[in-house]
Amino acid sequence: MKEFFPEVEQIKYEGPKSKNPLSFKYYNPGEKILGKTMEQQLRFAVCYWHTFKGLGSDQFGSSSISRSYEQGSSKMEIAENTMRAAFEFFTKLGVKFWCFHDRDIAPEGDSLSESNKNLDQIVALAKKLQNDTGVKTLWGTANLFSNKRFMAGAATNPSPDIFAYAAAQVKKAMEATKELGGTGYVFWGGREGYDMLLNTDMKRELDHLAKFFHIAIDYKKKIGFKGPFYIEPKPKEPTKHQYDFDAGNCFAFLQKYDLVNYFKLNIEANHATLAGHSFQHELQYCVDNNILGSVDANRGDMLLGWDTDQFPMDIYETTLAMYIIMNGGGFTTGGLNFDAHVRRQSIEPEDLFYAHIGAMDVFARGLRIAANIIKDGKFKKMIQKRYAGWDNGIGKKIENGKMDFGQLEKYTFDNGEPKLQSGRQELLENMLNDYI
Ligand code: XLS
Ligand code: CA
Ligand code: CA
Repeated sequence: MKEFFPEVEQIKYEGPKSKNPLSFKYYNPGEKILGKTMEQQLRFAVCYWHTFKGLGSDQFGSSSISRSYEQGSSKMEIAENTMRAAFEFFTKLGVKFWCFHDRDIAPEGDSLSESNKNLDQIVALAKKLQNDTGVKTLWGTANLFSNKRFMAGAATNPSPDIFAYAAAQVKKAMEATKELGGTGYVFWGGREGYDMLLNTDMKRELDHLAKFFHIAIDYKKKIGFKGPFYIEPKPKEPTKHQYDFDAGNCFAFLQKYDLVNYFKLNIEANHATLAGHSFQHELQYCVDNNILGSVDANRGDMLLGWDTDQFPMDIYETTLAMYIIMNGGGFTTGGLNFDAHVRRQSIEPEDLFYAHIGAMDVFARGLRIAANIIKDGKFKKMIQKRYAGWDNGIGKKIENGKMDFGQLEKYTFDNGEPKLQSGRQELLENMLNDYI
C-alpha cells in the first residue's frame, strides 16, 4: 500500500527528556490519570478539513502547500487518496478519533444525488479504514456555508428552497455519521446570522432555525442515531453577527425553543475569545448548565480579531480547561478535536505532525497539572471557605427561601456593617504557578 507520509514513523511516548521532536513528551496514552487512561480522558480527534484540505490559502493568496495525496486522475480518486492518507496520519499519530464535514471527504457533484453518490463511495472506504485501524468518528457535520447557494444562510435563509436543500444535506450527513458510528453530530452556524437588519427578519430566521432542529431531531429518532447533537457557538465570521453568539446565547435559544434535551455545546477556544470571553468561561458556563458536549481545541491570537484556528500551545489555557472539564465529570461522547491549521509557511508534512504532537502534549500537560490541582483540592477549599456564610445561619435561610426584604432589613439593623474578606487573587495566581 502506498505510504503518503513516508518521512514520519509511528509517534511514540519518549518522556520529557527526549530530544526527538517527533515524539510525545507528556502524552502517554496508556498512563492512568484520575482513574482513566490519558487516551480515555483526552479523547483527541483530528479534523479532516484543516488537516487534509487546508492547504495554506488565505484572502491574499492561493495554496502554499502541496500534499502527496492530491495526485489522481479524478476528483474521486483524489478524495480516496486523501482518505487513505488521513488514516495513515491518524494511525502514525496514535489519535483514535476524527471529525469531518460531508464536503471535506467527498466532492460536491453537479446535482444533490451525484453529491450523495460521491459521499456514499467515500463513506464506504472510510468505514473500511475505520475497521482496519480502530479509529472512530467523533462527530460528523454538513458544510452549509461554502457553496454560494448558502450565501444568505441555510436554515435561516430567506428562501424556503434553500432551507429544504440544507435539510436534504443534513439528512444525508447524519446518515453518513451514523454509518461511521459517530458519537455525535455538530451544527456549527455557518452563515446563520446577518450582516444588516434592514434586510433581515431576525425573529423569523431564528424561528426557522429552531424548526430545522426539531425536524432534525425527528429524523435522528427515525433512523436511530444515538449520539447527541452539538451546536457550536461563534460570535462573528463569516457573518457580522452569528446567531449562536456564545454559550449563554445558545442556551437561551435551546430553552426558548424546547431543544435542551437534544443538544449540548461544542465549545471552540478561538470562538470563545472572539466573543470576548475566556475559553474557561465558556466551558464553566456549559458545565454549570449541563450542556458541555465536546471541545474544538485550538487558539486564537489576542492581537488579531479573527478566527486564526491555531494549534493550542498555552499551558495555562489547557490546564484551566482540563481543570474545568475534569471537575465537570470529564468527556462522555465528546472529546478534544483539533480544529486548527498549520500556518501558511508550514509547508512540509512534518509540520502537520509537529502541530498535532505539540497540541497533544500541551493538553496532556494540562491534564496532568489539573489532576494534581484536583487531588490537592486547595482551590476548591478556598472557594468553599469564601462562600461558607451560605452554609448555615442567615445564608442558609436565604437560600432556602425563608427570608423576605423586611427580615433582611431587620437582620442588617441588628448586625451592622458586614465584615469584608479578601478575594486573594494574587495568592491564587501564585498557587497556580506553583502547579505549572
Ligand atoms: C468554523 C467552525 C467549523 C465547525 C464545523 O469556524 O469552527 O469548522 O467546527 O463546521
Ligand atoms: Ca470549530
Ligand atoms: Ca474556528
